[in-house]
Amino acid sequence: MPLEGTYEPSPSQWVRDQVELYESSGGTQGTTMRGLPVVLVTNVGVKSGKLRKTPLMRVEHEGAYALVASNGGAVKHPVWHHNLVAFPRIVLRDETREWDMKVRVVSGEERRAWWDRAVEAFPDYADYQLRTDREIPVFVAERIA
Ligand code: F42
Repeated sequence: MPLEGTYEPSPSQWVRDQVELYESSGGTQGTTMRGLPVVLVTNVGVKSGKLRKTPLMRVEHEGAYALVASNGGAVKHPVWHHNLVAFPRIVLRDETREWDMKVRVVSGEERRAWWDRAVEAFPDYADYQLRTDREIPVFVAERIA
């Protein structure tokens, strides 16, 4: 894997627990939230250089994935958003499979198409958007050839 650094677990206990179960089971347990599938995104901390592991809802289309920076509808973007803007490389784990991927923020028509897929995969995203004035950023992750 091309990402280097020491793994720093999330300060949130529930997130830490999900990452640990997902990984220790080889992607066979801890792979859902509210009954819907979740992927794990390893990203590099923009200041610390440490590896962060962030569970996100699974929004897949033709081998690419949307990463929706909803942060539960909070007023601020999640920290991983800033990490990805600064260093747009991740490792994405989808249950038992894992890929090195590059990410980019999408806008306009492309964002709208991915947003529709995201809400279809996880309807709560629509409520999160209503709770906040910020437009929830959407990244697309694509495999590095
Ligand atoms: N969050 C989403 O935004 N979208 C989802 O679809 C989503 C789904 C989901 C499913 C399951 C699950 O368990 C969690 C899920 N979450 C989802 C929550 C998600 O995993 C994150 O916890 C959430 O988005 C908040 O992300 P965050 O990056 O803001 O995490 C905080 C709690 C965090 O880890 N903060 C660290 C800390 O120590 O406070 C900082 C981490 C960091 O990257 N630090 C940088 C560094 O260099 O290391 C420095 C940052 C700076 O600029 O100061």
